[in-house]
Amino acid sequence: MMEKKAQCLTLMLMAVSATVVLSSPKEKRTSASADQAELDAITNSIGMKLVRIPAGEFMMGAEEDRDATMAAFPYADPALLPREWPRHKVRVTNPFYMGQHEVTLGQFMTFLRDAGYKIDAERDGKPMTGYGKNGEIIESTVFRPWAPGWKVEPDHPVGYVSWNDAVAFCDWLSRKEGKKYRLPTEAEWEYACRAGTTSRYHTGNDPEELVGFANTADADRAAEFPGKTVDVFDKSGKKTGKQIPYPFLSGHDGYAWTAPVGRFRPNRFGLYDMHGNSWEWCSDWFGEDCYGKSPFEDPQGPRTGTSRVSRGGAFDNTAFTLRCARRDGGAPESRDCHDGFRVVREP
Ligand SMILES: [Ca+2]
Ligand SMILES: [Ca+2]
Repeated sequence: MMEKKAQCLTLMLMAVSATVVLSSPKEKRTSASADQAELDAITNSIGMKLVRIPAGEFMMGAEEDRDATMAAFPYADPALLPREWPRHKVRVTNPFYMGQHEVTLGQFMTFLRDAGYKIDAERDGKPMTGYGKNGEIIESTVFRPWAPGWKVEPDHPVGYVSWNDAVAFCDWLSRKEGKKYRLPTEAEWEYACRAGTTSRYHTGNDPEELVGFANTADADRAAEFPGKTVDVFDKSGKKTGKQIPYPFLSGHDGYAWTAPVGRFRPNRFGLYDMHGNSWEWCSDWFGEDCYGKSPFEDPQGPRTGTSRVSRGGAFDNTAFTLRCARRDGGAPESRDCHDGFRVVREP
């Protein structure tokens, strides 16, 4: 019996190998290692690695109630919590490939050169939120993905990318390879981030455990922002006028600004930087109360809206914002310093 199973497995593996050889000459299929697990991974025509995320079910939304969240994050704006409710079961019916990393500045520049695409920032010339010379938050028209206001390298996540720009990147890659690339749905993103876990982060509930897995507002960032504070909100989400020291993590991740993608440890699906580094656009329209009426299978978000969803928080956000359940969004043409994305490829 065992022998038969082994034989069967050998034949299956041969069949898989044959498919690999026939799939695409530009595509290299490899096994990448993530915490001992062997992953089914692809390297595409621009050197981007994508890992196969299996179909499955998970609980989407906040894993704890308002009191527990506010006790853990007293600086949080409670008005941002109801959008994470109710926690509900979701089935992702099909496996998909997801970028192991956030799209890098280098990959995005390849797209701009190859497609001759002008980003929204170049087209509409509107100011964007970023950081001034002394670390103060400013609005300016001078920022660009290649000139974000701090030192970046081609292997850093791209920033100042609008949802429109991110979709244009996916469309370009689809045309180039004859494969369907797109942004993840919000449900796919959270499913992929959690990777079978049910805690605040895929690392557990303790924000300090993010250090080693994520580029966050850590002690290295704190050193650049002495005396930085955050507002305290009342129960209705109004500012109380009181401020407390900014809740930087006490651990060191080594980066005050963006970090090269994949610098830290991955989650159980082999995905890097799902928490922090850059925010990641999703395909859905943002719905403040869409969880209460979301379908069980493959939810796609509301049919229409004014904002697109973004997930995961960034290098300059608090541990409250880096949670798996945290949802935010922005107008499709909006882009701030920490707005990036990662792609999904259909099998
Ligand atoms: Ca950091
Ligand atoms: Ca990220």
